[in-house]
Amino acid sequence: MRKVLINMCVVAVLVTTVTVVEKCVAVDYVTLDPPFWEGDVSLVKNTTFEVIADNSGNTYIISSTTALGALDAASRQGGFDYSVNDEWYAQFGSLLIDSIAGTENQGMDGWQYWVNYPDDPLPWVGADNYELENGDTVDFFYGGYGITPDTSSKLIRIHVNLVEDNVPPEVEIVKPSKGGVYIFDREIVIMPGNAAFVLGAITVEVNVMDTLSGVEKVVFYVDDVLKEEITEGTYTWLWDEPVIGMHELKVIAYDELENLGDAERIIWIFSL
Ligand SMILES: [Ca+2]
Repeated sequence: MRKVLINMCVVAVLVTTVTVVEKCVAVDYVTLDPPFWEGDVSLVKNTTFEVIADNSGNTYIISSTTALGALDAASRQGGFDYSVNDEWYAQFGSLLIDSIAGTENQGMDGWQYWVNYPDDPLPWVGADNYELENGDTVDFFYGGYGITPDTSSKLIRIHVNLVEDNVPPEVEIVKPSKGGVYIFDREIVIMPGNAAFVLGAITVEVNVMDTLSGVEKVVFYVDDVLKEEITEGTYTWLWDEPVIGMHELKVIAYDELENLGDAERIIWIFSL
């Protein structure tokens, strides 16, 4: 319906400028129609995300490639929120979606979902248990019994791409920098060459980026001896131990699918 009316506007523009005004009023009206959000999301295979049930505060780990995973990705992309509750989890093994974008289930009206409407039948499992296939379209729609995506008052239409993450994280050792000279953790000067020169303890700082599944952990090694492992927050490690001479600092970052990227720095250090 939406497309038809928009096309009418385009035709009207071509035919006469007088009708443009009338038809474009129709377009304003059309923008109020569902879907209020429609877009593509990329869901990374073999990854999970966490949701917290708003009634109990319990955390659930859900497959990213489920219908709920599509809603989660769409909500971040579209800048709207959603909430789930686990009132019926013990009985049905599923979470219930109780609000999307500020519209809450109320009385007989509630949120339902449908994958590949109208070609496929209405699903009979919870959105957190429905595994999607590449190219699926997921509709979350609001209303009472017998409502469909076509007749609902609010509709979110999500086009799903399933992707693999084979790309390792990018890692950069920011501090100590290439050729940096540090005295008690402060950079004094940058020298030519690749090695860093350190007097006293130093805070190692690392930038890590992973575009698909996200950074799982960052591990710091000196001469292949594990020194620190960080799973969240900022990726820094205070290297504070008696050590003298040339050593190799190595940082390895893993994404959620265990792809790994690394960076190294040769450091001349004198620390007591
Ligand atoms: Ca990755």
